[in-house]
Amino acid sequence: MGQAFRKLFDTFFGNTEMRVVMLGLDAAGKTTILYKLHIGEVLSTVPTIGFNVEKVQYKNVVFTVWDVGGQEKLRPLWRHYFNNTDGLIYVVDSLDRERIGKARAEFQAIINDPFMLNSAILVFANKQDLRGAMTPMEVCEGLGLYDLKNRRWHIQGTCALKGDGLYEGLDWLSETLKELKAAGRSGVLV
Ligand SMILES: Nc1nc2c(ncn2[C@@H]2O[C@H](COP(=O)(O)OP(=O)(O)OP(=O)(O)O)[C@@H](O)[C@H]2O)c(=O)[nH]1
Ligand SMILES: [Mg+2]
Repeated sequence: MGQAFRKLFDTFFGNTEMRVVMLGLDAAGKTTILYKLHIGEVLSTVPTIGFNVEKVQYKNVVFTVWDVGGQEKLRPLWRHYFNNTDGLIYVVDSLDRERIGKARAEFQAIINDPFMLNSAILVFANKQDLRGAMTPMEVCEGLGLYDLKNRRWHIQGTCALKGDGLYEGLDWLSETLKELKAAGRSGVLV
């Protein structure tokens, strides 16, 4: 099969592969989310030093998800994961009002990196089970999502412990990435 035809065939009938990088401040819930998606269970986690990577199959999309440690001293390493990324999942601890400004600064730095300008952006407003958590709308405002021009983005309230919202988020991501790939376009809206 010619390469172009194969791409077309895969897009419409077969498995589509997507490379996704999952970032966010320490303790946002990234590793919990990765393993809830990968094995369907909540594992007890320790802060990630380095990264975890797993393949997550959902419908006919195989997501290769890179979960990178979010501690401050590790954040300068994030950019090494940006190349060839189809999608960003940015995870926010919705109870952590104190650090929403920090979460915003890191988020804005990621999405404005030249390697990330083409990636679709899915934000998980995580820990919605906790009383006093910011609503997805508050997280949206906190990160400055409303001000984003010409980008594909979506926000989803989640509870990683129960798995609530995770697949709804992946639904949006897979539909968006498939659409963009089929059209040969990037995550930038024109
Ligand atoms: N209540 C509640 N706790 C959660 C949720 N998601 C994760 N947690 C808890 O938050 C803590 C941190 O979760 P991790 O998944 O290790 O966080 P992380 O983003 O991978 O952190 P780093 O590896 O340091 O970047 C753990 O105690 C989790 O059990 C959630 O939806 N609700
Ligand atoms: Mg982790």
